[in-house]
Amino acid sequence: MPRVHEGKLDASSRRFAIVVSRFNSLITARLLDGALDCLRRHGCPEDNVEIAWVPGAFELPMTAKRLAVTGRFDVVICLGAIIRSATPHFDFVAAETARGIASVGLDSGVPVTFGVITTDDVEQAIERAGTLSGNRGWDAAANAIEMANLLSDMT
Ligand code: INI
Repeated sequence: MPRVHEGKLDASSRRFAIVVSRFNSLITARLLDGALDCLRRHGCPEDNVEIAWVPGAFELPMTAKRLAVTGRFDVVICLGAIIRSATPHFDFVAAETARGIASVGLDSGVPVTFGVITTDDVEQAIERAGTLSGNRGWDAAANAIEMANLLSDMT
């Protein structure tokens, strides 16, 4: 029989850091609401969550790394909204944010989930922040719970 690793969706004994971008806060505040709702509904005590606000998505990786290396968290959740119509340097900000967040997870060994939405316009962002297409913050938190349990099961 193969030994199968699969992260449970139980957040009751895990510690979570959430880094959230203030840029486009109309959207990111909804992503944060979704993430907190998901953690709570999967049994996470409020005291097991710390939240750090950063100016924009570009600052997410640096802050996620600082939190990851403290050893206080099983997983870091990054939340942001990068909207093409709002910036001529959308591609640069989006690419560096994604690359940076991936590096934090690989370099620190602490899983980091990607709850950054990248859209062409505000309407698409609203759709992904708790309306037509669900809530990417909620999804990033669910993935964080799964990854925290999966990696802990492998040690
Ligand atoms: N930051 C975002 O989170 N979303 C954006 O859409 C965005 N735009 O439009 O430029 C954005 N820019 C700010 C950037 O993330 C940094 O905070 C800023 O460049 C300072 O380093």
